[in-house]
Amino acid sequence: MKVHLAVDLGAGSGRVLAGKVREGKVELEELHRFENPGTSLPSGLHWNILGLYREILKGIATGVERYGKIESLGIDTWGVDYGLLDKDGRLLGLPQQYRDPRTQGFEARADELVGNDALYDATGIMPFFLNTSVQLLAEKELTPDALNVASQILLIPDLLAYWLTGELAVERTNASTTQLFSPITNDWAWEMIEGLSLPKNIFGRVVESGTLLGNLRPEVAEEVGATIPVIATATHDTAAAVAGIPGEECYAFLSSGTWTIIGCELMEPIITARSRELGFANELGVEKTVRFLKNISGLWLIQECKRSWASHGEDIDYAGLAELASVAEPFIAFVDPDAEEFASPGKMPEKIQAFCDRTGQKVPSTKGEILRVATESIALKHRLRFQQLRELTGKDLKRVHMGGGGIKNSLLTQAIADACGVPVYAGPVEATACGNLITQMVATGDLASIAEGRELIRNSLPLEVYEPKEAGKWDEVAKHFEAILVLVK
Ligand code: LRH
Repeated sequence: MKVHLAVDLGAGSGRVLAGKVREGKVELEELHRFENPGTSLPSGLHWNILGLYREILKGIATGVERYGKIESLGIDTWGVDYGLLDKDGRLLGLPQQYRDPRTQGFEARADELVGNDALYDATGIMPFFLNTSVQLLAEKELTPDALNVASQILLIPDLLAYWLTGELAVERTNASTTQLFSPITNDWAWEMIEGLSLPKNIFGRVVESGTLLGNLRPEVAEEVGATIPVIATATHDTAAAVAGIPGEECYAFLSSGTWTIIGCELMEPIITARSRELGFANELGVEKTVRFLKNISGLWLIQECKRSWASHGEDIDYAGLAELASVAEPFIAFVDPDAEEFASPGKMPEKIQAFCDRTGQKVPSTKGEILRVATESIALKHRLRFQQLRELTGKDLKRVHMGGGGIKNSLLTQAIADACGVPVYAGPVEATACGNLITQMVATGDLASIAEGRELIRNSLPLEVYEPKEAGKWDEVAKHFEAILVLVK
């Protein structure tokens, strides 16, 4: 039996998982789970990066204790966030999280400086408040001290891997989320970096996913009890999830977590006036693929409702929330899950109610109604993006392959099948960890390709099929939903 470790840091919690391959099947085992909340300080919303590093070491040590030999390990987390290092490799300040409000107004500032259209044409990435480009611009104009002396930018998994190995490199799938990397030249988008007046010297070596970075530093190896090769896996969690979704036929992938990300795997980017207008991004994937995709604010709305009620002493688990939503009346009102007011944390139930009120709709009053409005609206946003994806790629998409924690919400998964009018193949829940692991296994020679890895996943983990129902009804409500989107535009 061979064992690889996947470190997967999500919004809320992080895990170290063991992927054990035995007789043509992969089995996942959670070795260590820990909290990963955004930490609010006077200087803003930060990563507790050193705390996470220590938890990761604990998880690795548990893996070594249990299995002795570990073939390799790789780290993934969400894209765009970064740390800056000085010339001696010291971290300059605590990395900030993208929901920190400092970026407010800087998407517009980027537009002023280089033009959002030019940015899209050069990088294939649409303007978005969370892009690294926007974060760096805010940092440069508001708090420039660190940037002034920085000599290297690393995305969060690169930073953690640097601490583990001493090797500096930016992994490519994650570099592509910065809006400062070109999928055409396969290099940093120098003209845009210059146009935004960002320091060029901080953008260093970029490596392909599946690159062996090096072994654990001797001090780390001693602490965890073994020397382990560290691989720059698909370090962007969505790239990992897409790799780990075992799609078949002509499919759209859907990576469902805090964000849901809908898209297609392509061999070449699509950068046209229409793809720019619809805001589809060309992020990069494993094996030199392009992930042509769009973010939809997914479970975030539901997670935030849960958090808000819990802070008022009503801590209901997800199964309980799903039950409340499933018995509530359907289609009473719609929200745009991607409306600006929903992006920041806090007061989500009230924000949903206020949205319905200001758009002249019935205001949901019970928890079940609020959740039902959120769930149906999320599903309808998927329908719109699915149709746009068909148009932009010219592909006759026959099904959706959905992976990630969101598939545990069967009300939402069924609603997505209904709204899109195609079957949803749901699985695996652990798409990100699976993709992280198979990318490592290709790197260590334990698998020949990602296709072989997907076969391994298909053979090991169950897929559940949700057939679309009530097509006529969803066609009708989609019209109301789209009218609301036009109203709030
Ligand atoms: C999903 C994700 C997504 C990014 C966002 C920052 O976790 O990585 O792909 O756009 O977080």
